[in-house]
Amino acid sequence: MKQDLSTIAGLFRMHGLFVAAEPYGTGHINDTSKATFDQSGTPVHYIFQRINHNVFKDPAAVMKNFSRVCAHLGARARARGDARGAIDLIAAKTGESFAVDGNGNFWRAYCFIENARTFDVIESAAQARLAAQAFGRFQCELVDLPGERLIDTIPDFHNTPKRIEALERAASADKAGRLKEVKKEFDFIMARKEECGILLDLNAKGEIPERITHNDTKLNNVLLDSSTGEPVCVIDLDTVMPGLVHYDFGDMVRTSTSPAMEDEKDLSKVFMQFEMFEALLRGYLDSAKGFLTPAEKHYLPFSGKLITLEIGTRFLTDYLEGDVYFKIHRPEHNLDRCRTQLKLVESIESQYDKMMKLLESL
Ligand code: ADP
Ligand code: GN1
Ligand code: MG
Repeated sequence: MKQDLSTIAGLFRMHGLFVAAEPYGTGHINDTSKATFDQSGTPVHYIFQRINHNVFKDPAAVMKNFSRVCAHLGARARARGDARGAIDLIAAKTGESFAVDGNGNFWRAYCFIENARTFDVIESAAQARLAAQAFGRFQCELVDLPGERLIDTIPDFHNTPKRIEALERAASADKAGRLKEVKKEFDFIMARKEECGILLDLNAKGEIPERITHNDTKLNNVLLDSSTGEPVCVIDLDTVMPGLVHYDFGDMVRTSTSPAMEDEKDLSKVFMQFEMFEALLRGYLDSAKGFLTPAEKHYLPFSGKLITLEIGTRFLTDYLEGDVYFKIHRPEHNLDRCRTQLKLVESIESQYDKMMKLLESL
């Protein structure tokens, strides 16, 4: 790894001497490393990422969006004297925002944000509120991104009906011979198929606007300050593109309300904690209420259910296809992940009236 990464680092405009690199983080898609450089006697850290070009078919387009968003958010952060508020990309020696190695892999490098960390499981309602504020502010700051429409880095990324069609195709093909094990999960999803197009239909009718959204607002995609817990920076910008605000709020509900890991095997530990939902809603509205329309607000509780069902559908599809998309660490990994999502959907459904009442009261 050390040898490989020092060669990769040589493709970028780095200062100092390469010292070491180690794999970093728990993401399911890209390969991330933290590297140390010795700059005139001071150790300085960087993140290097190999973009997964199986998932992102056009990595140059990803980087075009990525660098526009970083420049815009970076200017905002600098204006408020915040050195950690935005990802600071290092240019490649070609002058571009990415480098391509001899094997056709796409790489990017950025400054490591110090004294900040991510969480895979929510720890408190206060933390949920702060994380939601950060994602709401992220959307708010991108409302006035200048220039042309961002590129769809993965077309139909949050098109839930199409995700369900993909599951149906995977089930018919049954490539990995696993369909017989997952009948219950498959039926659970199919029973909810009709509700999945609601937001897209409203968007098509002009009742809900397209915005710039993050589209992957997992709790572990926001860095929080290691000492104060305050939000520092929203990361993982590959999927920043046009979308509905519900994709972001929904993924917050999916990843920040259950006290269990996304791949927990004991499903009795998986459920939506209402106080976390309340904290997310309050935190998100704190920073996003200035631009949200009444129709957008109305569907926030529904989005939690929709996006949880959608990601559950994607995990099951990948399981049926033989684990070709998400990184796995055990054979049943995608199935375990699917099951937690479906359990969470049930829990959200059982608290839905209360969620709507809370929204109305705010
Ligand atoms: P993935 O798409 O694989 O999830 P991420 O961009 O989320 O990749 O990065 C993986 C992990 O690396 C993050 O969860 C975070 O812990 C860490 N990380 C990413 N960027 C930075 C950064 N600029 N500073 C510090 N840590 C970072
Ligand atoms: C992936 O990259 P990461 O781990 O933050 C995935 C998301 C899923 C998530 C499920 C590009 O996110 O869409 O919701 O896993 N990213 C992509 O944990 O597919
Ligand atoms: Mg990530």
